[in-house]
Amino acid sequence: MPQGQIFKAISGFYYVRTKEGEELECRARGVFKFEKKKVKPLVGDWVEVEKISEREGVVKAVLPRQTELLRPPIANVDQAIVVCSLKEPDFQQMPLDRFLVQAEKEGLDIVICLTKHDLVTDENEVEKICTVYEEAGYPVVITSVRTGHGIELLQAYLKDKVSVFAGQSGVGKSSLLNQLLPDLKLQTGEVSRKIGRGRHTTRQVELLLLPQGGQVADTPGFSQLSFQGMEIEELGACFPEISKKSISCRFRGCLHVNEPDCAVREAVESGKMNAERYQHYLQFLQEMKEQKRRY
Ligand SMILES: Nc1nc2c(ncn2[C@@H]2O[C@H](COP(=O)(O)OP(=O)(O)O)[C@@H](O)[C@H]2O)c(=O)[nH]1
Ligand SMILES: [Mg+2]
Ligand SMILES: [Zn+2]
Repeated sequence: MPQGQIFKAISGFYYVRTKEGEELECRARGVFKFEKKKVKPLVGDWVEVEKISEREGVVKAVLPRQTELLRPPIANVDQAIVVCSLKEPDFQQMPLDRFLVQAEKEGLDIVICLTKHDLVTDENEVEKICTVYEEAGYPVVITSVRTGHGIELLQAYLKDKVSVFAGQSGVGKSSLLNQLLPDLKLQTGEVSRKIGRGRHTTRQVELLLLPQGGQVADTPGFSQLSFQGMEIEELGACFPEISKKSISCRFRGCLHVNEPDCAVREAVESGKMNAERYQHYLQFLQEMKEQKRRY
């Protein structure tokens, strides 16, 4: 039976790209289950299809998922491109760190993309930002859709992976997608208007094929920026540099706040870890504690 991946789902139809490169319009039959839970096929799911005509098929089985995003609902996303502008709006570390935690929590590979390089007047500023995040363990790509700077490098990171773009509104996500997929023509620079509520108007996500291989979701991912559903003990693992250092903390389960012999605090005090990143860790920890108290 041919295997393929769902790249689009519209009112009961699943559009599947088979390994042979065919696109089939499919209905789903039967109940699909993972670990005894019923599941509905999602965009991104690998499925087994039975061909019933040249262009039609039936989804017979959904293969186990590697990852599962809720917003937008996509299975098997490999990578988040976390986008932040260098100018207009000015670079802000706090929202970037929030998006990074979110992507880490989902278990995605991460690439940081710093946009609007053409508006930068002080290269030293850019250098400093890059150093902070490269030292934390992230690949950083600097782009401009005006000059084309960094686009090839970004394409190299996207190759052969399923990626979602994430980041605040106005940082240039749609502009980047338009650059990567010239046929796409997403609106840019518009304050996105809330579309009606009913299920008929639900924006459908689609996985688009990149010319050089790989796929991207045509809508940004995880704009939900609370830490709901996350345990306080998990936060450290969402900061790669904290995760690495914490092995040397005296206590297992050290939260790196005021425990004795904390390797993370020592790293911050001796300048080996970025102090702002650590401050953001503490702030997120606080927010999570307050959230817990409220529920
Ligand atoms: N100068 C400059 N402006 C950009 C760049 N990328 C996006 N913009 C502008 O930034 C604004 C927001 O871009 P958009 O792609 O809609 O951001 P999104 O909300 O993240 O999708 C638009 O006016 C774009 O023209 C860039 O590389 N350089
Ligand atoms: Mg946009
Ligand atoms: Zn510690």
